[in-house]
Amino acid sequence: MTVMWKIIHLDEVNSTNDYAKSIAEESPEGTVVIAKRQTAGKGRKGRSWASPQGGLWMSVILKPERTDPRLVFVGALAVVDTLADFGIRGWIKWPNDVWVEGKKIAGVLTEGKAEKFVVMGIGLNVNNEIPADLRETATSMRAILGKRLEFNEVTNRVLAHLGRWYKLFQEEPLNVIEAVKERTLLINREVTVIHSDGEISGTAVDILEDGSLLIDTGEVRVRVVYGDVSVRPG
Ligand code: BTX
Repeated sequence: MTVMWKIIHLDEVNSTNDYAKSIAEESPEGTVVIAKRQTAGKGRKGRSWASPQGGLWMSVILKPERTDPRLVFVGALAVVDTLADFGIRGWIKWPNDVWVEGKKIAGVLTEGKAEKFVVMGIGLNVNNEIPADLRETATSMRAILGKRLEFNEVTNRVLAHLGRWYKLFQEEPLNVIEAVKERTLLINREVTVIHSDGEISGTAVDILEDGSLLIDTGEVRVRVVYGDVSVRPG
């Protein structure tokens, strides 16, 4: 079923994800919270997400039949396809980031309450300034294209792609895994992944049906369910 989006616009909020979680149980699927600025935007594991004016900071309330960690890919795919609409080649850095020209342009943070709702937070640097301490590692659509973008057009594209990928995901989650594989540069690259039990280095070989990353260390093949990947040069 196609989701109907209903957007709540805020000027400022601590985190659109926290706001969306606070209203999720009584809100219909497809409720979207968008804020001009976040004062405490969050990444994973308590990290902060810089959210000055001009970026797209949004959280979408979804109510899938089953919670599934692979849903995070739906957000990343929507961003990559939006970038493509504006002529920007982006790729998915498993599991939840989108990179352009070697720098991070977007991140996805899914949270939720099992079997009740999922809040999918998407942060995309559109026209915003990148804070000085992130300039080595982060970029924006404006920096890539050298011009300001029509913010509402970007928002509408993200939501259109999100609706499409969410529908495909509900029909068959493997649709999404296949698409992620086509849009990631990790496969066959040398990577180091920091995960909950430690660190592992090797060649990224595949993204498996369950969404995990398969790494070949030279001695064994290891499945990593979730982690932070860095790609080694070469
Ligand atoms: P992550 O934990 O993978 O990435 C967080 C890291 O990314 C930070 O530690 C920092 O190094 C870097 N970073 C911080 N801000 C930015 C930025 N604006 N652009 C590029 N790199 C940055 C990724 O987490 C998931 C982020 C989700 C953000 C959205 S915004 C709407 C929603 N509300 C909310 O609080 N979070 C989500």
